[in-house]
Amino acid sequence: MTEVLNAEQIAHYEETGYLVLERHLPDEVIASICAEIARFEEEARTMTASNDRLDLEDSHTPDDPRLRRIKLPHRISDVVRDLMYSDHILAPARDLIGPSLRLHTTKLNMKSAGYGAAVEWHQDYAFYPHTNDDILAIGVIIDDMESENGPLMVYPGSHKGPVYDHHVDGVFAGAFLPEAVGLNPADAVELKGPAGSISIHHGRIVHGSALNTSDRSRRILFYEMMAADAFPIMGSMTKWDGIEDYNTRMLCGEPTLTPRLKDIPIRIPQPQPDVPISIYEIQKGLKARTFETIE
Ligand SMILES: O=C(O)CCC(=O)C(=O)O
Repeated sequence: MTEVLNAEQIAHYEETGYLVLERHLPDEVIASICAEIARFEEEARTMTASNDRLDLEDSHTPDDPRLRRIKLPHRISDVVRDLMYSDHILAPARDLIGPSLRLHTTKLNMKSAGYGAAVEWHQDYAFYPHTNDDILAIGVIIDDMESENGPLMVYPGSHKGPVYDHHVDGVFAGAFLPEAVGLNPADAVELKGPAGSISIHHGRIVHGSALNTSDRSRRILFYEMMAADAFPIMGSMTKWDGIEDYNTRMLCGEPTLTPRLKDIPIRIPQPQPDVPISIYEIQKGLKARTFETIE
């Protein structure tokens, strides 16, 4: 018995590793998130460097503020926190990966009009291998998402394939070139939809997104979570401050001390580069990129 997803949607997710639910959230929720973003944009005006709340584009200056990411927004915004615990987010996740869910992280990627940074192709699971792969990210689409404003793109079915080598010169660089591993760029699918839609992508699916060169912003709020019985493998980039802290991250259901093991490929994202823990900084270690960058 499922809560919100029908059998066809579940089969689509299992087959392709992604799902888009159009117009899933009420307009008021999106309006409240936009009001929160405006608050953080004001804060960015007072900053010259990224901090533990806000991640700034390399081209940011206080006069021309450029916010790239709001980090862990559920900790600094009640709106984001309340949505995280709501059935809007948790019901579809429960339908896909079971009743007991633990938060991995949250982030709000801004991808502003004209310069919003690209994210090179990667698998989330390459950053945080776990004992099983009942791991997914729900993306709240805040602005209408079309081809021109840098939608999230995925390789359907890649969640059933290898965990690709995300290292450069022996150091974890958080991305790879799809064509170098035999993926055909023509197979990539854009996850588009009007504001208020949500995307769901599997932790092992290959995904990325291009620079936003349009005149519209493209903001997505990601909630990343996993089944409570998926435990991080040593070397995973999962934050681990002991079991008590780990259990405070339960979103619903019951924690467990019995990890479930699945026979799946694993690579350890170590050693780490000596940069702040941010996908944008880690991917600077790449020697070749798929997407354009902007200075
Ligand atoms: O914002 C995007 O388009 C991609 C984000 C992503 O994959 C990530 O932050 O890990």
